[in-house]
Amino acid sequence: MGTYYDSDGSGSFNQKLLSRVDSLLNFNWENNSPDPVLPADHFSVRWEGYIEPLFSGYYTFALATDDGCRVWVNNQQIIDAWVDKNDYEVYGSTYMENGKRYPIRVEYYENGGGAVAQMRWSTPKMDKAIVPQSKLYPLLPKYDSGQKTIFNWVLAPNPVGSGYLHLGIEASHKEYLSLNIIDAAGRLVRTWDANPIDEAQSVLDIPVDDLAPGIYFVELIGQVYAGKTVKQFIKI
Ligand SMILES: [Ca+2]
Ligand SMILES: [Ca+2]
Repeated sequence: MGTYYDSDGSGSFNQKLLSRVDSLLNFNWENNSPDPVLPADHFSVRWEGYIEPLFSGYYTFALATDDGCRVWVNNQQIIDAWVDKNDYEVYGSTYMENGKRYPIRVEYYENGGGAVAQMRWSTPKMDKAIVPQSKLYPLLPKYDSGQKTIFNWVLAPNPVGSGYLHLGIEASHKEYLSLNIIDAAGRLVRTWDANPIDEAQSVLDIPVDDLAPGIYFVELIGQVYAGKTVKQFIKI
């Protein structure tokens, strides 16, 4: 999803002028505007969604933008090139695990002249290519509007000794869940972002061998449901 703003030309996000689904980041607007409602110069864009890797590995993102860009994957900034520039590439890397979806945010601004925004990725096993549409997902999954996801979940065994804590989830819709584990002192000890679960039943296994004995809280945050529920478990 791309949100386009009026800008002072140095990266400000002023008035929102347009929201649309951009299924690829592969634009060369030259000296033109992305859309008739936008100026040809002095605009900014924020693209937000999820990205899924092709396989587990370190991915290098190569952003060719005119002018500036910055990129966050899994809520960590990997590229910061918030300056007037031509479309030479800037790079940032992150590890992504097969089967998981990670939140991604790309911010971009155009000052004057040519305007380019292209996002490629590569790994040691894969040549550089435009990130394909099939691996980019909109901010919220498609589902029947107006319906809230209902999910019930259990933690077992509880108390847990070694191995895995099993999280059983029953959801009425496909959901994207984020999970945080917080210790008794309020410290975040594990986080797990935006993983899809299907309708009906899913079981997630959380490794607990590295957790010190004590009381922990599991926060489960559903993005469609847009709510947070908390349960407690004890590591012995
Ligand atoms: Ca420019
Ligand atoms: Ca321009």
